[in-house]
Amino acid sequence: MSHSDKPDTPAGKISPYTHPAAGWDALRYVALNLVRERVAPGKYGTLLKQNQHDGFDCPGCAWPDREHSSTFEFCENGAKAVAAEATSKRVRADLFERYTVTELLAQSDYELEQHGRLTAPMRYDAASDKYLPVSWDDAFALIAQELNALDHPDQAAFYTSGRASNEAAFLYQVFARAFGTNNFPDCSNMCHEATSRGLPPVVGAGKGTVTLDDFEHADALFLFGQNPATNHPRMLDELRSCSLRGGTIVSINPLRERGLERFTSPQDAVAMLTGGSTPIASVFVQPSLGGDLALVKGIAKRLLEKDDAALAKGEHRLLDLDFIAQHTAYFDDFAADLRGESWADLVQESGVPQEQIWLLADIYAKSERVIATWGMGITQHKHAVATIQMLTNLMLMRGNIGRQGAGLCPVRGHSNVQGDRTVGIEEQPTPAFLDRMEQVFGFPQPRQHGHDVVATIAAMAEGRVKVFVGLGGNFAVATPDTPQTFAALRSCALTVHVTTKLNRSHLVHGRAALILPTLGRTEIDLQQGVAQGVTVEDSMSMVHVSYGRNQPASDELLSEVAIVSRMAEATLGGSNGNEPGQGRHGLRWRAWRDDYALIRDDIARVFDDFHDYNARIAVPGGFHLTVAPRQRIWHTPSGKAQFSVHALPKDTPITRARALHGERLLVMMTVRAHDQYNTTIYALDDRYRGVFGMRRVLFIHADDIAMLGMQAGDWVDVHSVWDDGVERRADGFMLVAYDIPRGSVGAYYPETNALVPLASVADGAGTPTFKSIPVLLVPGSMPANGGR
Ligand SMILES: Nc1nc2c(c(=O)[nH]1)N[C@H]1C(S)=C(S)[C@@H](COP(=O)(O)OP(=O)(O)OC[C@H]3O[C@@H](n4cnc5c(=O)[nH]c(N)nc54)[C@H](O)[C@@H]3O)O[C@H]1N2
Ligand SMILES: Nc1nc2c(c(=O)[nH]1)N[C@H]1C(S)=C(S)[C@@H](COP(=O)(O)OP(=O)(O)OC[C@H]3O[C@@H](n4cnc5c(=O)[nH]c(N)nc54)[C@H](O)[C@@H]3O)O[C@H]1N2
Ligand SMILES: [Mo]
Repeated sequence: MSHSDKPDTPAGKISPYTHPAAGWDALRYVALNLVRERVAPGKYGTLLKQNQHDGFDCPGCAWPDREHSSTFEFCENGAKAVAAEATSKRVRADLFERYTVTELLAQSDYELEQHGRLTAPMRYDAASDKYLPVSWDDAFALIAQELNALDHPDQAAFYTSGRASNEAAFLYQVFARAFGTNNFPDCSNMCHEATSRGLPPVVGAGKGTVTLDDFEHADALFLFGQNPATNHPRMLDELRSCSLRGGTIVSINPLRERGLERFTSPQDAVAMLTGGSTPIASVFVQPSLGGDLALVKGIAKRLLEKDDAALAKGEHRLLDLDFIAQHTAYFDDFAADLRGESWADLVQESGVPQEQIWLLADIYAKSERVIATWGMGITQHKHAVATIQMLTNLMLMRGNIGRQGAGLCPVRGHSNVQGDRTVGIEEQPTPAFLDRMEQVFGFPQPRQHGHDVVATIAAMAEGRVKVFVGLGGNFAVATPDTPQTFAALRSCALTVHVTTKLNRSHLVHGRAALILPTLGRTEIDLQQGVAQGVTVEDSMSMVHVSYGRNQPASDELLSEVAIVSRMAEATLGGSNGNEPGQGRHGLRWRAWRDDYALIRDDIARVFDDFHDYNARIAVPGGFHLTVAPRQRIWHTPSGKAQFSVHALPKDTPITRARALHGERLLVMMTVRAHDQYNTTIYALDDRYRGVFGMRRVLFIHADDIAMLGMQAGDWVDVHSVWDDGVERRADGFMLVAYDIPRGSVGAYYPETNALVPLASVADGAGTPTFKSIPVLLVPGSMPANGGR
């Protein structure tokens, strides 16, 4: 019997999804969403301006558009992101009058999001525990005062979330470097950092090597650890074309993601009307969590064995010997290591039967052109860098980099996360970049490397970082080790958030705190009476311009560029009526703010690849930034693409935890549900996985449920296993029997972030291991809200 104050039944239900991905269900969900967000019907047209040349870049994800200039591509994800910004709901001063910060903290992330757009700058008042209105001038003065009171510039950290435009991000890094620090934690540290760190040593650039056109020519697509139907729905159109052309699509994922099975394109009127759908992936391989390194190594080993056999029989070789000879280094070391690897270990560590590994090798060998894509299922592991380099090895073996229809395709998340890094949001800047900044702006650059996300949290906890500024995002909730992170933020002297919506990071604040509301990308950005465009770079290195269409949510909003430049003026001097160009280092903050084209001119002065920036974004579709390995130019130590050797990890936190707890030790991944955007919870469904109306679920193999002596529908508490004596737990998850490998379990982010130890990061990248947390499940009970 449950307590009288608790419901007897869960808030939602589990019911397998049987329709194709997208299709009418996507339209229905979008309609529901427009109603829930109370978007004024007059703004529905905004959805049509998404990704058009004179419209705005979709804030939904970083997947590129087929014809950025002309087509309207309907996408459920984009429509939801736009609706969230175009909502007619508003947070006004009365919300903050009514509730203390402590009371607001009791609301869920979903409830906080539902308050709508922020409308005016607010300052935390400790006496009343409330946010009170503050003028913009006073807000900037407070930031300047706290920053200038620090003993050293490295006591400040400047976080960036990946929606910031190139213009805002570029000014932000100029400001922080002029102030004197390289402390640039950013969402990328938690996302594709393993890609950005893993690729440069082996191919010479930390970006993907393909464009959308390559998808038209690929014979096989290997999709590693991503869930496109939810997170990059427009990618399904490329997958569909490949499938219709007879290409092979392989999904490598512990979950057989329903959204990769069949797809009805909302772009295809006939299919929509006739109920037609296209099969997408034809091969599903389900490794254990983190098993990809062994799996890819196994495919490479099998390919080598098949090539040996072909050589012996005098048949056509399977390795691209010319490419290997001309363009790569260290193949022999790599091949020797593969030959020495044992099949038993590869099968054991990957969790994939040998026949399936061989099947993948067959598909790979018979496909002339292969693209490998990957997402968070690869990057958020301890061995993410090694896995990405192993995948590169596999691609190099058959010359699948730098030719049409083939290449590496990391699939980025936030719509401008790649651009932010390109324009200097980088805590480990190269000396060459800093030299150039120094040349262009004439002031000495800080040379000491800065803190990434995890290091920032540790530094705040130890009192080494005292001022935190967030350009977007939800740092408190997106990061690992939630209670520790909360404590770290609370120990700050000042926390500042430039933001569109209220979120928990504003409520977990420093001694002083500011909420600075900003324009979203869908909104008209007028400076000196002229509408300003901003630019973004998508996941395939296309740079294009974006113009907002909607009236701003409030007259008091400032653009991100305006906020950054005024923060800089206040801190470095030169504000309050002084001429532009005054203040420390003579930077032209006011001129930049008045005309974003001048910012782009300066971006072009720092980065050669942006030459003629303003002219090139005037062309519909924008321009492509060169990615050297695409041209088979390799900026590596050897001047060639480099094969790398990676042993299978035998001694890890997980193997150690398993030695201690046996089969009860499970490995947990934390993933996105369909109706969330990172920490923003739009609604409570995850329809392709068959979860409706609730989020506190735990996907687990039926045999593991039995092994635990429990039943599907039982409630559990989750404890993580780590060796520092700190208790980490997340309580109240309902067991859902699921098609997932034994020993692996899944639950949603961010409910589970408290389980991720701060010290558990990817080797060589520092990414929190959000997809491999060693956990134990113990009997628990349904939370009071029924598991919403
Ligand atoms: N609607 C929506 N769109 C989004 C986002 C969102 O939250 N909502 N977020 C945006 C952002 S910032 C990002 S980074 C992207 C994220 O997009 P994805 O990379 O798709 O991110 P996740 O939802 O975390 O899902 C990761 C996938 O990897 C699988 N996986 C987990 N562990 C492993 C493993 O060890 N091996 C393999 N092979 N697979 C594994 C999971 O089952 C899951 O299918 O999406 C972007 N787009
Ligand atoms: N357990 C677990 N944790 C994870 C992940 C995971 O897979 N598992 N994924 C990680 C990944 S890939 C990422 S990218 C991070 C995401 O980390 P963040 O980027 O920090 O988080 P978001 O939830 O995307 O940020 C949402 C907030 O951004 C603000 N915002 C929205 N639009 C704008 C805008 O136009 N301008 C400004 N200034 N603010 C805006 C709103 O206030 C909104 O509440 O989370 C990481 N955390
Ligand atoms: Mo991300």
